[in-house]
Amino acid sequence: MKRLLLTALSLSLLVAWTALPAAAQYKPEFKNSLVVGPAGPWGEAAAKFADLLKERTQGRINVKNYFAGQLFAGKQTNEFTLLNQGVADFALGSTINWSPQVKELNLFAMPFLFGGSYKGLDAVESGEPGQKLFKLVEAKGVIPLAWGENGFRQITNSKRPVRKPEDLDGLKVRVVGSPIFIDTFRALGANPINMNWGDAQTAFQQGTVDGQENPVVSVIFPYKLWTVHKNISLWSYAIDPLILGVSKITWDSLTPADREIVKKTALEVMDWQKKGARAGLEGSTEAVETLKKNGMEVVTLSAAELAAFRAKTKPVYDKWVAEVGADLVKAAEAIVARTK
Ligand code: X2X
Repeated sequence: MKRLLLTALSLSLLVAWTALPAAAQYKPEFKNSLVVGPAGPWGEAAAKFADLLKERTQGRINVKNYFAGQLFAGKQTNEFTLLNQGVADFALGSTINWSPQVKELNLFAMPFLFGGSYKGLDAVESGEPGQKLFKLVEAKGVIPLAWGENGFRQITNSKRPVRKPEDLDGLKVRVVGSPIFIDTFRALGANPINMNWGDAQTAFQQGTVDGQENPVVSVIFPYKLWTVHKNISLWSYAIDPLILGVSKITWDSLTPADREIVKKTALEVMDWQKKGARAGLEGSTEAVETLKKNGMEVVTLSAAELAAFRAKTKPVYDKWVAEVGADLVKAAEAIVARTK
C-alpha cells in the first residue's frame, strides 16, 4: 500500500513537472517578423531585443529577426495572422499592418486625429485607450509586450509640392492594403495604390507610382526616399505606433521567469526605440534639415492649410468612428484635446 502511494506520488510529481514549460525544451530559434530592413530605429531595436534576450537568458531564448517581410509569404497585412497562428513567435509590427485583424487599431490612422502631438499619443497609449487596445490584441492570441513607434506619417512624391488637397488630384500614391488608407486618399482625390513595402521600392524607382506616405526618421531616412521623391509635405495626418508582440502559443511555452525577462527587455528596448524614432523631430528641426540637405523641398502647412485636408477627409473620419468604436475614439479625442 505504502509502495503504491509512493508510486502515485512520484507519478503525479512527474506529471506536474512535465506540464511546466521546461527551458530545455525550447525550440532552437524564435522567429521575429519585421516589415522593414535592419537600418533605422525600428530594425535596430529588433537586433537589440534579440541580443539582450540571448544574453539575459544565457542563450535559452534565441530570437532570429526576419527583416523586410521575409516571414510572410504574401501581404504585410497578414503579419498578425502569422503571430496568432504561431508561425511567427514575435513581431515588431506596425499597428497599420495589424489593423485588418484588430480593427480598433485603426484609431491611429483616423485622419488628423492626433495632429502631430507626441504628448497626446503618449497619453493615449499609456491611458485607458491604449490599455483597451492591448486587451483586444491579447484576446486575438497575441501578447502585446510594449508600444513602439514608426512615427507620424508624411507624404512624399516625385511630381509636385503638396499644399492643398487639389495638389493630390490623380496622384498615384502607394499605401498599405488597409482600407482606411484607401478611403482617405480617395477622399483627397488621389489614386491610392495598395502595395507591400518591399514591392513599393521598385515602383518608386520605375515611377509606376508617384508618391507614398511614411515617417521621416524611421522610414524616409533609412530608405533614402529623396533619391526617388523630391517633395515632402509635413502634415502628420496619421500616427503609426509599433507593437512588440509575442504569439500566445510561444508565450505559453516560456517559463514564468523567462516571461518576466522577455517583458522587461521588451519595455526597455522599445523605450529606446521610441526615442530613436523621434530623434531630430520632437522639439528639434534637425530631421527637417537633413531632408533639405538631401535636396528635398519641404512643405510645412499652416493651420488653415491643414484645415482644408481635414475637411476633405471628415467623411472618412466619421465612417471610421463606427469601425473603431465611438467610445474609443471619444476617449482618444478627449486625451488629445486635454494634452494640447
Ligand atoms: O508599409 C509601410 O508603409 C510601413 C513600413 O510604414 C508599414 O509597415 C506600415
